[in-house]
Amino acid sequence: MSELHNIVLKILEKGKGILAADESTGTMTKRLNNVNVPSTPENRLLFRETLFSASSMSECIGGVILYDETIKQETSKKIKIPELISKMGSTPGIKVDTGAKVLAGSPDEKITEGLDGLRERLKEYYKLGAKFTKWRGVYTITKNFPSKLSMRSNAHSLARYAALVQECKMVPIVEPEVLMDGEHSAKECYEKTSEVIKRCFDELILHKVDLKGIILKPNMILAGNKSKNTISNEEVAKLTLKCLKNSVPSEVPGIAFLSGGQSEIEATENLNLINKYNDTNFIMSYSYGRALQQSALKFWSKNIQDIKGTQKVFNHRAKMNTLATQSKWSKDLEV
Ligand code: 5MM
Repeated sequence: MSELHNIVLKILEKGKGILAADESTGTMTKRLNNVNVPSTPENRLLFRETLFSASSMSECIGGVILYDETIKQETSKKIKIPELISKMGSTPGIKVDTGAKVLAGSPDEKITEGLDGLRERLKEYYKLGAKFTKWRGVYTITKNFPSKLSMRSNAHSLARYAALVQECKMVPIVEPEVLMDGEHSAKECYEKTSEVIKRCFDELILHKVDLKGIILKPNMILAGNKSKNTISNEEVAKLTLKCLKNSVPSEVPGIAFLSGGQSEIEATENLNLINKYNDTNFIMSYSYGRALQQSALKFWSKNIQDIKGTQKVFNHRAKMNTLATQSKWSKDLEV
């Protein structure tokens, strides 16, 4: 078995998932401003250190995606952040894209940048302890979007990124996120997400990426957040499974969903149902940002020194999602 495949299996073993704590400083500042905490490097570190030293890091969180600032920080006890994550029994990872920018040729869409100098940055992150990486392409749904241009250019970048990451002996998380924003129906989300994912795999194969050594991080199939036609959680799970069965090659070992603006409970419930109906060989897990951190952040903001209390809130969310990967979650566990 290849080293990369082993890393994937270790991250997603025994119902574990991934904590996406890779908010760029801009995004983290918005999150902290929302709860009236000043966004200083110290506060960003304190919140993240609080999560990374919680007990669920050993039981539920197989990997943590860090941002450039965090991977280079040290805890209050002078432990390097990647070292803390490894000591807790989890795996440190790093976001390596430099953000989604206006796509020339289709200015209402985005292209993710960061390929220039990536090989050198990867070597640096590897030395800092990263075992896996993340790159996110974003797509919007309208009548004409995502355009062919957006699908092809983002797939090309995701594949070039993934090939470089594997060359550097790390596992690439490939994240094509079809956004929930808009009036589109779940059927449109299904059709467009299927096309986006297929296009990504065409390019990954062309770039000779070892599919056994990647993790796919897709969106679930949902109706747009401004759509008049909502669908049930059962339908979300069934459509999501159908989409992935038809568009993801069977060699891919693991799929870890993003939460994409769903509430914490919704993201857990949908994951639980996906696993209930999962008739594929893919491990179906989570790589949540907001859906793992929201309540913990809210709690912490009331007293940023209450480490234990904040960890309790975070541990609960992590536990619920790990139960969902085994389809053992139920609503009554939430009280
Ligand atoms: C954690 O947020 C990541 C994006 O940060 P920036 O926009 O600041 O770069 C994001 O890529 C995240 O990893 C995924 O979208 C999953 O997060 P959610 O909140 O959708 O589960």
